[in-house]
Amino acid sequence: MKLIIAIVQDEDAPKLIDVLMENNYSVTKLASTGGFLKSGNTTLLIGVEKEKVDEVIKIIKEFCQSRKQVTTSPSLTTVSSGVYVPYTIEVQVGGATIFVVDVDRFEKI
Ligand code: 2BA
Repeated sequence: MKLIIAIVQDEDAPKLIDVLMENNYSVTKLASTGGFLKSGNTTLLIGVEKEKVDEVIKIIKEFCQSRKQVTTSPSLTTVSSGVYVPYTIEVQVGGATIFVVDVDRFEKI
């Protein structure tokens, strides 16, 4: 068995969860926060048999868009005339960031 950990954008999560559930995959949704943007994203835990991993990743790809996000990071500042001016930066936020890990043991009690 494998555990798919997928970090997706909040906007994509509701539809993606619906489609995964319709396809009989169990999903756990966690509210998470990206370390760089410090804004909310969604982490999904999906436990599946090894042969289903590609199908789940295909569904994730289909329902997760890549978007540009503009952020003002307080940690990235420049000093102009003695005044701290925060940098505005534009980043491309995935699609999805996906980890697939082996599950040593799976039990439902
Ligand atoms: P954040 O850490 O908030 O990152 C959001 C986006 O900012 C990233 O999109 C990337 O385009 C950009 N970014 C991140 N760190 C950067 C840096 N040091 N300099 C410049 N730009 C940077 P994604 O790569 O699509 O990542 C989306 C979210 O997925 C991340 O949100 C984070 O929550 C998670 N993530 C990505 N890679 C990860 C990893 N290796 N381990 C754990 N979580 C990860």
